[in-house]
Amino acid sequence: MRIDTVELVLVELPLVRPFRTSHGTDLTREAILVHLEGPDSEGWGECVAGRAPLYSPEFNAAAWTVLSELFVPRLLATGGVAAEDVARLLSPFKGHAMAKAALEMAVLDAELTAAGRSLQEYLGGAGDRVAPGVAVGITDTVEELVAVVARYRAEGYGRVKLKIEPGFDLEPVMRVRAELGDDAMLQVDANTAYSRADAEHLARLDAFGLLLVEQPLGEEDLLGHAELARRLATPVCLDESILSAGGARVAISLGACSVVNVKAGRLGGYLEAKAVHDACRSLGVPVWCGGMLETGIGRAANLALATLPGFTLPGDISATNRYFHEDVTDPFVLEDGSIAVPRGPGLGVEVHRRAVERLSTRSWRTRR
Ligand code: NPG
Repeated sequence: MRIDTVELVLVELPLVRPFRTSHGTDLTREAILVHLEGPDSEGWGECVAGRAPLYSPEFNAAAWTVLSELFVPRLLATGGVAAEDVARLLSPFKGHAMAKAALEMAVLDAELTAAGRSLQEYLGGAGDRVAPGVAVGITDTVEELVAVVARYRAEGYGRVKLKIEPGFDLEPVMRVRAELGDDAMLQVDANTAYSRADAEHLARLDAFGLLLVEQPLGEEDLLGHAELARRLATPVCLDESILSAGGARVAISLGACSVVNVKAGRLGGYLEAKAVHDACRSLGVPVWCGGMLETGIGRAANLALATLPGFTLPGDISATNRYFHEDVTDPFVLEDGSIAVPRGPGLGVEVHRRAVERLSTRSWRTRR
């Protein structure tokens, strides 16, 4: 694929309601969109970094700098590039997985569009619908949480994930479990908020029949997770700790997790995400597709990824209206508890230029 122009656009999408995790509260979602054009095709990518380095060390101002000053010039210096070469081309640069993933996604979209192939087909997925779960942020009161969960259940979400943190865990989980009944799929996500000293407290979550507890300890603490996993009946899932397929193998072999959250941005792209899926599948470890409040661009790609056979647990791929009033693509809609997978060429979504411009707060364009 030859690339002639590259454009970065920072968009800011107001959230339908504030999203609170153990890292803080977001009122808007800010994302860098990458747009490539070549003689035969064009492609879009999305960087899932946030405004501040709270989830991981990456953040948008840094991603913007590394993309515009280093990654894009390196890409343009090649005569042409295939999506499968992007990671290698950028490998001299350490880290910045989310920025790399955005560029690789745009190249993939352009390349597959030119070839008339869908991302789903390319990745090896199958099926035209995905039954997702919904991630529910921390609320001021447990009553409010129970009401929010009830509303999402009524909309048709078959699995609920609750954000927890010290001081907001056992009681909310108990109340939501009582509201949902014993058979409902329920899981929790701590985003690294606990320490090894909390093992006994976390073991009390076993009473609630959870699908899994996600990333209770710090991202580097694989041994702590292994210790915790031995102590808990609830399966331990890792998110922030897993940065590559090799890392997933190490974590699994240490017993640090028995489930893996796959997020392409955290892993440096959809190709590494597929490699993590393949590694976990070969080890008999279930995976599910994480979410990072993506616009329709990233959401389309996540839906395709979530149709791979190892994704046996529902992912965080909610309908657009769960997060945004206005998106940069047509909205994704939940119908009868599932969302349609885009199956057109590339990502299979049309990006609305006018919406991108309306939501844009910064842009940059360069030519070969
Ligand atoms: O449905 O897209 C979604 C959000 C799911 O809770 C969710 N994501 O820690 O997994 C997470 C969290 C997140 C959101 C992390 C945004 C980083 C950025």
